[in-house]
Amino acid sequence: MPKPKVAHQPAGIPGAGRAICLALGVSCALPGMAVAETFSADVWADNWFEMRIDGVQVAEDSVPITTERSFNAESFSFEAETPFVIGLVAKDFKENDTGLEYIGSRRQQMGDGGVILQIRDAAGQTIAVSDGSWRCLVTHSAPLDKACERESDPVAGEGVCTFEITEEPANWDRPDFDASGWRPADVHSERAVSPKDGYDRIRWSSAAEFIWGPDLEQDNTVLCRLAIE
Ligand SMILES: [Ca+2]
Ligand SMILES: [Ca+2]
Repeated sequence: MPKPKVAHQPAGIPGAGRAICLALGVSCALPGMAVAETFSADVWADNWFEMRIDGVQVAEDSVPITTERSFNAESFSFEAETPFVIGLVAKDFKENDTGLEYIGSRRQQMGDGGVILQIRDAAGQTIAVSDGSWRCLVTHSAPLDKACERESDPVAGEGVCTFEITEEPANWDRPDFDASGWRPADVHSERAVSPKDGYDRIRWSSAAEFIWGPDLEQDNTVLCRLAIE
């Protein structure tokens, strides 16, 4: 498929110029006028993610978080006009607010998270990767005491199985949100995250790192954002 050409809009007749450009199937651009570009993204998340651009969802993990071992890489493209803000919601599976999974079985555990992503422009240039330059907010932490993992009858909010839920700040995924109070994304090693199915299918940029909250096990929902200039 030929790449779209960028034409300049005839001065003085912007409306007509735009119509001509549309009729020709090319994008029109005036200096300083934003033009939507196509970007492609790869994301691998343990267990689930959603990506938004300036607050509008552009992708959601196709495998429901309730699927056992929902490990998969997603590759997709989206249109955006720079500058824009990437909002990423990442969730580790938990059966309830204890933060545990396989409750009552011998495999009862906290489970762990981790997400890695890369975004390229239409020319194939990497314009963003997950790394410590993102800002993140943990909105679900559980259990607050890891001893909960060994409880024979763990109940959310009781004993060592307490949890902490933080409400999503309004418009956190919009450009004008001030995330300076958020912590830098915590970078975790590939060894610590131990990525599974689908991860090896992607050729990752060497700059892409696994990010999450500070604790891969206790942090269950993480909001992360990055501004693209
Ligand atoms: Ca997990
Ligand atoms: Ca967890």
